[in-house]
Amino acid sequence: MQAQHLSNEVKKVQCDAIIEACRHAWNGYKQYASGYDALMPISKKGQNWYSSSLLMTPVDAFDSFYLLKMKAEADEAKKMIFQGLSFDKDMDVQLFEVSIRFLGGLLSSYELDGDPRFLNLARDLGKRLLPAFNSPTGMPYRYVNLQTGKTRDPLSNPAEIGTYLLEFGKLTQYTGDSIYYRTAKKASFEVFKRRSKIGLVGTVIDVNTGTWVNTESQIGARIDSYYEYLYKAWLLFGDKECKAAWETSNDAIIKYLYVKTSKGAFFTRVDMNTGKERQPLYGALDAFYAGILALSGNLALAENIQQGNTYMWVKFHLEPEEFNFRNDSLTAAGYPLRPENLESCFYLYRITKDEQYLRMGKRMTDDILSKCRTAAGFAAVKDVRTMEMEDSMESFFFAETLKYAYLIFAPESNLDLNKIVFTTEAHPLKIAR
Ligand code: DMJ
Repeated sequence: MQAQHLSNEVKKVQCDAIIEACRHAWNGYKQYASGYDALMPISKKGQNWYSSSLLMTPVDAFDSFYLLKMKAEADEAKKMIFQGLSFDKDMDVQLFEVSIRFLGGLLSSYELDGDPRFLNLARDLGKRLLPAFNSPTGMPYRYVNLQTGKTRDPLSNPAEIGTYLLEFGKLTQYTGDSIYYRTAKKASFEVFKRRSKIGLVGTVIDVNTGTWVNTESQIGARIDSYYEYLYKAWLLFGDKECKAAWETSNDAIIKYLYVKTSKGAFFTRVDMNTGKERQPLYGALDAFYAGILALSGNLALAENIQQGNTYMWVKFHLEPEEFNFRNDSLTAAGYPLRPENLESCFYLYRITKDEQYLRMGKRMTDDILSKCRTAAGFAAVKDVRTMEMEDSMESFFFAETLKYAYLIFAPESNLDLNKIVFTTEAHPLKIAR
């Protein structure tokens, strides 16, 4: 009783601290970067990804404001979006990033808020993104021009090819046009069918020829959300083929990549054809896999990985982008305010109710809020050894990092995991089977 009472107290304080941090970051954006894609939190300037702004921060942040019950901020973001966002621009955009941040953000905003203008923007964007998939294999090019549909960059990777099932599936649901889900599914399965004899995929593939250019297999950067969407397409739409593809893929991952150590478990990097280890590297992005394992019922493995995730965080006092888990040497020392470790912690706490995950969540959140804060917002860290900061605050800090941090401590009634599925950018989409 006493422990329960204590933890409710901690949860409330934690939620308030996260809301305060979110408000601080948004105020910085409004004051110094209003109208831009993102805030540069050290130089106090705005920054655009392309030749003109697509209002990435307000779009990515809206549903977090909504879930954190920050009504004034949600209204401000909404106003900015409807006054200033247009996709009718002669600009090459990165299909993957625009789909997960904008399409996902607009669709979840529509489902939460109900304003049809969110859906209209999502439909317009969806149409403009479709030409990206016009390759000989059906796997998309990395860049597409929003006005002309011109494509470029055929050397792609599983994540940038196979992370469209959820957002495009929702477009199919709302437009009644099957082209979106069909196109996304074909792209994912073009990767899946090119898996090696032992069931693994590589890191780089040519979408014109369908040949692998880099055969290193891992579950982090450039592959991660391809696997995530196979499982989540089953959760969101009940797609059994996606579930079967996930199971085949996950079996191979556990067989060849999963490594249990005394520090916890990690995923290594192997050759996709032989399963032989190439580099024992693990990092911030890989940390998401504990969450998807927990969601898919592989709880024991998920808990072992989360132990590894916690080791990585505590060892470096803030997790690095990449380290050698056999000798603890750092190979990429930055921390760009990533959410994946908190994301896994959220799923594990929701599923097990084990208070150790509350403690982990608290440790990580407290570190981020205290070490990354600047006068204008929160900044990425260039090197976790020196804590030198970098002039960047990615929109996923709003969309994911603060959202998962909050949801670990918020009452469960705020969000029912039986009713929604989070996209890879943490935009909740309603299950409608
Ligand atoms: C986000 O944009 C998404 O989570 C993506 O799948 C991976 N990288 C960032 C967050 O780290």
